[in-house]
Amino acid sequence: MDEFSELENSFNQEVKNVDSPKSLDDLRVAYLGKKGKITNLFAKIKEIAVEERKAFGQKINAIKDLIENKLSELKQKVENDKIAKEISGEEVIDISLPTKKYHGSLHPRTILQKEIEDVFVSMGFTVEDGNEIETEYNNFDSVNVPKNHPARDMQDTFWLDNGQLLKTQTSAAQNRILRKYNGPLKAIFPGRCFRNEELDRSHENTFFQLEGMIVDKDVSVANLIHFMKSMLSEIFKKDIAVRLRPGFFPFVEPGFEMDATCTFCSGKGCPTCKGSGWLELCPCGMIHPNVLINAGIDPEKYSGCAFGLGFDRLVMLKTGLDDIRYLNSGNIKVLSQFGVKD
Ligand code: FA5
Repeated sequence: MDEFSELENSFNQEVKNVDSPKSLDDLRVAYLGKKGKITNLFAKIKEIAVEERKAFGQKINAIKDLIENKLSELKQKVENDKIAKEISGEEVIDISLPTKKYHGSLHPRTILQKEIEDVFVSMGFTVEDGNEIETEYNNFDSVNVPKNHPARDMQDTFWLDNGQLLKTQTSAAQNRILRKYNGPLKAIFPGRCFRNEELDRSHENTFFQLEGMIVDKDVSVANLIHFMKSMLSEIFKKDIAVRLRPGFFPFVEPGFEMDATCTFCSGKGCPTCKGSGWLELCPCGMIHPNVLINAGIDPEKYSGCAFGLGFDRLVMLKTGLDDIRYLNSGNIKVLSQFGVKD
């Protein structure tokens, strides 16, 4: 028997033992791998007399084709067998076994979002969802920003061909949430927002906001201050004070800009807060009566307050990252430093 027939026989014997993807791969490597039997035969060509080389080469190629065809046939069979076992329940997966070491890490934004949601939920808030593709009405008109209102220019919008848009602010969910509860509510609604902005250290075209609303009888600015202060003190694990300055947004009246004690110097004054001891935190205010009316809520009966946190900026404060662009960068070296929490 020549070495080709021997090789073919031994391959046909070994094929019988293949019963898993692993044994199939071992067989492939034994014959076609870098140091496999077929590869070794090819290396032998140079030792063969010149006039016999062509025939020798043809034989190797023929047996190589045969092996490759058989291996691909087996691959299909092994996969089908595995699926059949899974379906019949013959293959039991023990879900109580420990998993492999966990290599990934949650995004710092996800970690902080979970922490903030936990704090607000513990204060009786619900967490609501918002859409990323929104109607012009929800994003603007319903929150008291009608067509031609100059405030629309403050948010350079990505418009879609169908007249809808990528939401520029989480406030786009206000109308839907107000209608859902049609009265008292305490809700937060985190979400991705989009604006056609020039990018720099603190501006992204795709960023996150975390918005909150409280509606009830006799809601006042004191409620707003209380909930924000509690949330921040919990997140930064120290007492954080907040202060309000006047601010304008068409959907709140009165409107404010809320500042918080600088988390880097605890209010003493440092380069980050430009010596003031305060960091600009978020716009907020008492919900404008028109916003309530647009959602079918009687402003004589109920009042409300709302805030719209620039969530990425809070993540930067918490992590010490000094450039917002890291957050969407997918740079695992940077993003994985902040640990896993789930
Ligand atoms: C608003 O979007 C209002 N909807 C917030 C609001 C809600 C006010 C409820 C009152 C009541 P503004 O455009 O200022 O407001 O954005 C809010 C925050 O989002 C900003 O303070 C900032 O932290 C963040 N932000 C805005 N644009 C960007 C951007 N391009 N990149 C990163 N963060 C941004």
